[in-house]
Formats: sequence, structure tokens, C-alpha cells
Amino acid sequence: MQYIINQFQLANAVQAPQPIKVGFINDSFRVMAAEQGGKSYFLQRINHNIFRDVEGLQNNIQRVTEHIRHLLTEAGETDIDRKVLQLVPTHDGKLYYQTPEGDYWRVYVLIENALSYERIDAHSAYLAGQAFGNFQCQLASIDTDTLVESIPDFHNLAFRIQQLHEALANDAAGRKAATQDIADYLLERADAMCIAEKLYADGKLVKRVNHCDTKVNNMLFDQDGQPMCIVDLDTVMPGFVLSDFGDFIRTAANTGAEDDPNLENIHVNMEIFEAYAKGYLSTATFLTDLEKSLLPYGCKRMSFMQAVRFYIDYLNGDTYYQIAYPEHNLVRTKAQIRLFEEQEAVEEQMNAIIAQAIWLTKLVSTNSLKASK
Ligand code: GN1
Ligand code: MG
Repeated sequence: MQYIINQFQLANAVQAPQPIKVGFINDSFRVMAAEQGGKSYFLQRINHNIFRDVEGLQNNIQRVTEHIRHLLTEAGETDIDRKVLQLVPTHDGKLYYQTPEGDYWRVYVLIENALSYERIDAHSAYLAGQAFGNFQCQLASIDTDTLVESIPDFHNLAFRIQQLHEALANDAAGRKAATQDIADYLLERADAMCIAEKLYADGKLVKRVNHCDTKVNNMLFDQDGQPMCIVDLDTVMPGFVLSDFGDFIRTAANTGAEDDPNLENIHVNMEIFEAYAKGYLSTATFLTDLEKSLLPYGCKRMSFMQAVRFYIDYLNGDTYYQIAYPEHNLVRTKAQIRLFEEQEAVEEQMNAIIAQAIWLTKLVSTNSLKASK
């Protein structure tokens, strides 16, 4: 392990890498400075069965982080190293190191004294909404053609449905028969849930550069509770902004856990939804009226897509997501379906909150226009 970290241009001596649990895809390690005051690092083995184009993936991250760094510098921000991730190159200037065995590794500078949460309160949700809105504004000035899809068709629901059909046909783990009710449930709703894909095909909905994994725990907060940095940039690529909005709500406004075995725990926390929506709409100034009106659908879409993805992995015999116990992907599927149902039940309320938030944003911008005259 020491031999791997030594391939990178580190500023100082470091201690042995310590494994930490971050996400379900890559393997992560914290690498602390050998002496106080030195730089510490975040080392990851990239799951290249999932990210097949590691070069493209790393170039995306470099492109996005450099762009944000530039915007922050222009805006006169301070403490920029804590506000945007920084990749560390290898001694020969590459953004990753490939071992002779074919594993891919990368290193970021570790952002210290940062906090991430599985749950947040309404006040932090408002701030997080503003921060994600700002993040998308920053990404808006990146030409979509300069980024690759680090996982092709990643948030394409029509493609995920096709994968579901394939997984059912193959029934690789022999789990189909016992879960036929889940397959039926998802397939019955599949067409109606592909609204975004249809609107895109009709030229009505655009794709923008998105994060594509806006789980609540992918935002770092500072010690004073202010959002500081958005992390996990593996999936930054062109997509529908509704997905980014929806994924935050899927994770932050669920009163239960993503894999809650007790479905009774799962409800939509409307206070969090409202706070996040208001924060987000106050900064995501580029949204079209269509995009705004589709935000509640974006929430349902992400819970539904996540249910489909977990169920596919269950059918395939758990080849994609890391699991903690044999039926984990089935438990996750059921929990996401319940969340989807809970979101359907409050859809009208979500629509009303979005309409009110839009009205508020307009009021604030009219008032500030008057004040500046
Ligand atoms: C995966 O590994 P992590 O937690 O960053 C997945 C997301 C899912 C999420 C479900 C590349 O993200 O798409 O929403 O699990 N990432 C990839 O919690 O598939
Ligand atoms: Mg991720």
C-alpha cells in the first residue's frame, strides 16, 4: 500500500493508509501526514469494472475541479483548497496510477475538519439547497462536449428498464420467481416514469452538466455548519437537473434509511423538502419553467430508478453494489419502493411548495431590482 501512495507527488511524508468506508463502489483510504501541519490525503482504488474509462473519468474530475477553482479565485474566495477537491498527480504527471496487476488508484488532498451527514435539519437543508444550486451554476459554464459519460447511460431510466428486462430474462441468481411482484410493480410504472427521456427526445428538456450522485453525504460542511465542498465527482456528466434535485431529496428527506428493513420508518420529511427546494430555487437561476415544474417528479424518479438499480443487482447476484448481508439489495429495493410510494402520496404538497418557492424567488428578485434602481 505504501508503494502505491509513493507513486504520487505528495508534499510530505505520510503514515500508512487506513481503510475507511465511503460509498458502495470504490475502496477508500485515509492517508494522514507523518507530522503535524503536513498535508494528508485521500487514496482510492477506482472500481474499474464500473468505471471502464478511467482516463476519461479522471479527466472529467480534473476539468470540473479546475473550472470551479478558477471561478472561486475570480470571485475572490479564500480557503479555496477546502472548497473544491484537488487531485494529486503521479510523478510522471498522470491523474491516476495503474499497478502491474491492472488496478487503478488516485489521490486527492484530504479536506480536513470537514463533516458529512447522513441526516440534516431544515436549516442545513436550506443551505445545502443553495450550495447545490450554486454548484450547478458553476458547472453550467462547462461545455458538455468536453466531458465523457463516465458510466454510459448512467441516469437514463429507459436504459435501466431495458437492463431490468435483461436481468429478469437471465435470472442469473435464480431470484426472479420469489420476487415476481417487485418485477411487476416496477414494470407497470416504467413507462410513466420515463417522462424526462420522452421530453428530451421531443427536444423540450435539456441536459446540463450534473453531479449525478447528490446524496446528502456527498456534501462537506465546515465546523460552523456551512456547506463547504461537494465531493464524489465520479459521475459528473451531462444529465437532467431533476436527477440532482431528486437524489438529494431521496436521501435527505427520507425519515428512514436507504436500506431500512422497517418500511414503517419511511416517510417524506416535508420540512426538509421545503427548505431544500427554497434554497435550491434561490440560486439555481438557470432553470426553465418546465424544469421547475418537474422537480417533484425528479424526486420520485430517483427513488424509482434506485429501486430498479438495486433490484437489477439483486437479480444479477449482487455484482455491482457492495452488500453487508445476502439479501441487502432486496431490502434496499423494497425500501426505495416504499419511499417512491410515500413521495407519490405527497406529490400535490410538493407541487404547492415548489410553486410557492418560485413565487418567493420572483418576489425577492423584483425587490432587489427595485432597490438597485
Ligand atoms: C452509489 O458509492 P456511492 O454511494 O457513491 C452509486 C449511486 C447510487 C448510490 C446509492 C457510481 O454511490 O448511483 O445512487 O450508490 N454510484 C454509482 O446509494 O453507481
Ligand atoms: Mg458516488
